[in-house]
Amino acid sequence: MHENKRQKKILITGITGQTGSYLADLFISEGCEVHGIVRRASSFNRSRIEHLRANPEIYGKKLFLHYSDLDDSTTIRRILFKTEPDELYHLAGQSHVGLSFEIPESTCQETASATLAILEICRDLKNPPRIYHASSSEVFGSPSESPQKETTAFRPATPYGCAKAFATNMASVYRRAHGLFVCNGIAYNHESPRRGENFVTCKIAAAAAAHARGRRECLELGNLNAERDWGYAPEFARAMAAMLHHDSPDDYVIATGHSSSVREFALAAYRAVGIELAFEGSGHAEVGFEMGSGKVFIRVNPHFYRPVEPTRLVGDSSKALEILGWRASITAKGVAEIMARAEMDSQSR
Ligand code: G4F
Repeated sequence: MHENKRQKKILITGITGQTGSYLADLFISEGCEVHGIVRRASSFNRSRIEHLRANPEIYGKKLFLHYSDLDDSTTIRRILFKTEPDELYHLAGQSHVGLSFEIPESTCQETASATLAILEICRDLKNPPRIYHASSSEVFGSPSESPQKETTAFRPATPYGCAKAFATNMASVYRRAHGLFVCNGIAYNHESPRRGENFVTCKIAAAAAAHARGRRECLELGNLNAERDWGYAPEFARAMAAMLHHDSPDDYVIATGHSSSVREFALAAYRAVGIELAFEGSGHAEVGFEMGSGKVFIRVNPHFYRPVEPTRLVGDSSKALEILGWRASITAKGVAEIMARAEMDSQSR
């Protein structure tokens, strides 16, 4: 006799964020029941999942939202006991590295203590879910080797990196000591048109599109020499799911393996909207201008410099390729093009 297969239940903290929203898209498309934890705020910040919320076939049928804050472990406990998810993707938290120097305590509470609280709650569940913990390349800080892999020592250089290192170590401890199925995804920067406007890639893409449409004011940026391993968030979401769908839990670096500077990202984004940039000057006096017209589009503003900057973060994802069959196909140049063109489209609406 044909038995009705129970829909897999997914719970996502941070569902309204960039990568949480891509995970929601992925699991809804696979027919899963998706639950998301959202903050009760006076203004709605649901734009990234609005296409799901606005669909009556999805919202309330396949997608359910629950109110809680990361410091409200009683409510998180209640949600976990009520929803009994098969998989939990824990992505929520203050994710801006620069801001973590301004608000280190709340960054640590949201990123470190809240992750520990979630692990503790899961330990009490009769059937704990498989857990994805969103770790970060920031745990490597000033790394002792490049590219970094799962065995590279943690040497965080920022409050955010310290908090992520704590949470990552805790997740490993709960895996070993309590047998929880927990995976740390040590993710490098992952970007998309859904990226928040505080992040450098979004700032650059938005300004490139605006300059192509005739805006005059300069884009102000911090350290143009900073290098990052930038990948494409929807691809990274697939790596996260692959970790929880593997037979056994483990930690994985999720990265493209290519490093680019902020300057190179800007060159690619502007080129994608038809502007050939060149840079001249150095340090705080460096500017980016349009070749031909000489119009200055980018200036350095020391306000955006960070007290400490990880030097060269680039990841080696060969373990993810070997075990999960995952590899990134889009690197910084492709991401810059996708983001700048998406900004052109959205600014023309
Ligand atoms: O875009 P960012 O702010 O990203 P950051 O600090 O690397 O952090 C992101 O990636 C991490 C790794 O995956 C995550 F853990 C974290 O949650 C977040 O998603 O800055 C990238 C680089 C930095 O070196 C920064 O100094 O760009 C440099 N930068 C230069 N000018 C700027 C600016 N960053 C920002 N946000 N704004 C600027 O004007």
